[in-house]
Amino acid sequence: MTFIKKISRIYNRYMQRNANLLFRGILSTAPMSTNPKAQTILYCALSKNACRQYIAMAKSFLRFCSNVAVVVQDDGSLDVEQYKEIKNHILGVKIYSKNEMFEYIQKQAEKELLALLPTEDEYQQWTSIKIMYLKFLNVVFRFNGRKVIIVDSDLLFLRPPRVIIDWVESHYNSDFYGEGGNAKSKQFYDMGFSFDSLDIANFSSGTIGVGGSVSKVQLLDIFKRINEYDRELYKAWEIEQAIWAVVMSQRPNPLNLDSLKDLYIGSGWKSYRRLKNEAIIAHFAGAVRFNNFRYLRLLSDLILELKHGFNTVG
Ligand SMILES: [Mn+2]
Repeated sequence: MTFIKKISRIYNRYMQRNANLLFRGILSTAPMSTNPKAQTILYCALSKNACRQYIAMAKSFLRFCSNVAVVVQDDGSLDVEQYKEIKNHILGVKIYSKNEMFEYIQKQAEKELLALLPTEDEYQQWTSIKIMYLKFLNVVFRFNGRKVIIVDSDLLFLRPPRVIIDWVESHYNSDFYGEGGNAKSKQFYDMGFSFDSLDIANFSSGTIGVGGSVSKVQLLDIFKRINEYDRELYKAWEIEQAIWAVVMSQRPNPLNLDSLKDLYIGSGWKSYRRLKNEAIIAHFAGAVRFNNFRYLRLLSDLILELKHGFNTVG
């Protein structure tokens, strides 16, 4: 790793540890309403350092579309004050604790599947396993049969996401996702998964819309194959993303948002200008999240827009 990359990594980790301070401005904007009875859920898994980034992301979405039930899944690190802060800003939000998640999965999943899954100890130890529980297993068990938009806390919605709003309002018939990469694609081809309607090597789960029904048979099949192939894969960064790619590729016509236009989901590697002028959604990946202040500049634009009821990106 080059010196510059090392410095950048230290800088980004430092900034992320202090993100609640950097994002405190979002608390000066008005609370926003949601629809707890809506058929579609806006879902995000959350850890304590990303609490106010989450509030900013949620408000940036809700200003364009408030007809969603909003659910936060605590990874186990949020404190009581943060529960209050989220509830004060996102009206009607439902927050589940880590224990509620594990209890629910224990109750719902079959013994045979539970025996294959990483343990709660492994959840505490490995971020990838944590994400697999939070963003895959929990969604599949908790929201079986619902439409779920799974978002990261490190997104900002800059323009109305028309196709997503249409998806929210219509009956479920297909999923959507964004473009990305997966370092473990080869291993998943090797396991014999056939990627019919999308390719695992070009798939990101930073913003996805899913119908949350995955059959018991399919779940067992996926986790059996992973366990038999190499259980170490659970510790790979992209494991949750890989499993959603497997599931979604077996469903008809998943929509690749990034095929609709350049920078539908603009990555945090793009300049402030390009994100501001072109992106519908900006996604600030960890490695470069705070570089060049594009995230914080787009945040302060958002705060202005929320306060004054206009949209600076037009
Ligand atoms: Mn992300």
